[in-house]
Amino acid sequence: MTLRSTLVLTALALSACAPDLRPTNAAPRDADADANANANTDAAVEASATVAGRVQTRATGDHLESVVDAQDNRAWIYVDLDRLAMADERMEGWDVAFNRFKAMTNGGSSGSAGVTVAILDNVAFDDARPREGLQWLSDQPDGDDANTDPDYALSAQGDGWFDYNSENHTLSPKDRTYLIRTSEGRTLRFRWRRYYDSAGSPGVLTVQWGEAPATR
Ligand SMILES: [Ca+2]
Ligand SMILES: [Ca+2]
Repeated sequence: MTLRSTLVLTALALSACAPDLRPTNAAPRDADADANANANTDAAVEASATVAGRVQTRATGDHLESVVDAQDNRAWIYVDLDRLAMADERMEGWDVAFNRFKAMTNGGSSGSAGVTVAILDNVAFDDARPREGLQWLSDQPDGDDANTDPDYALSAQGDGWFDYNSENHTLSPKDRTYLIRTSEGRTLRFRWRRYYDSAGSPGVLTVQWGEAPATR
């Protein structure tokens, strides 16, 4: 079975039982608070939280679109992109974890699975593919930047994945597609689409991802 068919089947199984992800109340846009937040990655996750309900994935054309409820800054949502499995704790084979606008990957300073990321600026999702000469990045300990978080390859390096509008305090994804080499050595393409749900609540991510074509 191919990765795609495995993912689609898993996605269908998950979406069939996933609860409505809409928040019960629309929080004000709080990008400023986000930008200043220093999430405690070791914070206990509420036992009642069901992570499967925080990620909804559906197949759209030749890729997958996931809505990730990452509003709770106490909880990282771990996703194994190879199996579309997810958990509120580090499980073997996780590739990406989401916490509001932050995303860490299972490599470098964040993990041991060797997950790496390449940044393709001004490249559409459909055009993103690996090529020679790409710089493959992994999460790094906090460097000389404005925050005290590790320098996450997927969300902080290369000036981060979003542009911040200081007038209306909103985040919007840059014209950027990422390549992610997973824990199983697959190369996926990945793109942020939205940071808000339909009610405007921040931290509800829409991301697009799928298997990248082979190098030309
Ligand atoms: Ca994996
Ligand atoms: Ca940092």
